[in-house]
Amino acid sequence: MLVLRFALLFILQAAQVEGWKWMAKIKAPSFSRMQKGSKFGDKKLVVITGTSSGLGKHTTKALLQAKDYHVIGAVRDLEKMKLVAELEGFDMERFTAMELDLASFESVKKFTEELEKFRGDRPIDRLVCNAAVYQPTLAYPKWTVDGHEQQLQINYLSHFLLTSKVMPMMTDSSDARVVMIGSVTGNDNTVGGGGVYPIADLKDLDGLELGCKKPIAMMDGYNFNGAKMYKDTKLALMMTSNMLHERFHRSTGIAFSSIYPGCIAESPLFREKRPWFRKYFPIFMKYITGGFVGEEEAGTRLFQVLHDVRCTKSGVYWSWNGGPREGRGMEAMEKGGQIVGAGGAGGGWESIFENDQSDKVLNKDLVQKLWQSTNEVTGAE
Ligand code: NDP
Ligand code: PMR
Repeated sequence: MLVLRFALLFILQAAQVEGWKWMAKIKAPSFSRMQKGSKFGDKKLVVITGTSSGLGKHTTKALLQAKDYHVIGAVRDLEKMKLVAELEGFDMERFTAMELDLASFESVKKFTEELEKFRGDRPIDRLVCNAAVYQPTLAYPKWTVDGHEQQLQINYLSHFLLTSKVMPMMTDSSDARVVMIGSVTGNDNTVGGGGVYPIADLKDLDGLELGCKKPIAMMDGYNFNGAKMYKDTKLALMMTSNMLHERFHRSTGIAFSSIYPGCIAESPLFREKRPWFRKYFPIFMKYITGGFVGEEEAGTRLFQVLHDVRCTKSGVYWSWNGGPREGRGMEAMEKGGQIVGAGGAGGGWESIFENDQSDKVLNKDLVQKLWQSTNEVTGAE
């Protein structure tokens, strides 16, 4: 196995696969890096953005219970994280919080420098681009210090930059995985994505090609729409996952995937929605669409993608069939002998499946444009 890995790395290095510049410097894994005698013992290093609430918090809990991992929680508010870790009883021997404000490229750069020091000679084994904000009610965009619309930079641009900087730290891992948190709302081949307006659509990426800086908010260059912006960022993350798979999977061995964890309707993501929406949305999702999933179960799902050996497969959009409502939710339908559900609760470990991606997610021409423009906007290399 090891010999094969060395041989593969050697061949691919010689082939000089097109990609970020650091690709040219990929080394075969050194023996010192594979030793287990570091401060992390035999734990795998997992970086997750946004571990102070919702999906990120519950995934961290599952990872800490499994005892195989050291989790680095990349958070914007260290004080909040400290409090949450205390309340949730995180094992601080295996959890480290580090500051990362995704609304600032400078912060992404500082975080990765700190991460480089922190990991020492150990590879990063998992990177999860989880943090996000949802601002559907704004009449006007809010801007980051770098002059980008906030959802765009926090959800997408900064995760792109972060991935470009963390991936070189992953190439020595024998089981490296990068996971983008996508959504049904960014994937318009379903009722939840294609039937609820506004629909995710990057059009020709005219806005991003122009730099997507104030006053241009949207990647498609059209007028600002907060709900669409969020969905567009999920679409862009899923496209990026596919692009990373195409460009880097064979040369680095890293598995790239995106997921739809189900509708976590009670999570703080909906903090900017009106109180009546927050009250009735979970009920609607539970009893009408069947797409509801609790925060804890959603955390178990993401944990599965990080832990289950089946999820070493790259280029996949993972989803789960709901259990009790399987076949009864609005979105449930027979597909090739498999029930494709709305991602609702109760399906368990075995209900994971490789979901279909929409034509927009799979659009090969557009993804090239997305790749090029995002590199230019973020300065990733
Ligand atoms: P939460 O709001 O609970 O979690 C989002 C996390 O992102 C929080 O920890 C938040 O930090 C962090 N965050 C926000 N802004 C920044 C920033 N500038 N820098 C660093 N971190 C930041 O929502 P969910 O757990 O529901 O969402 C997690 C992921 O799941 C998101 O990617 C979301 O798009 C996706 N998703 C959610 C669905 C749902 O139904 N909820 C459905 C499909 C996908 P803080 O704790 O400080 O607020
Ligand atoms: Mg949606 C089976 C259908 C389905 C699924 C799986 C979701 C998921 N939603 C479905 C259907 C519907 N939704 C229908 C029929 C409606 C009424 C028109 C509806 C409405 C709705 C609203 C107003 N749904 C929403 C909102 C939000 O504000 C949420 C959103 O779009 O956030 C971006 C949302 C969601 N619905 C989902 C999921 C997963 C969300 C959260 C979105 C996400 O984080 O991606």
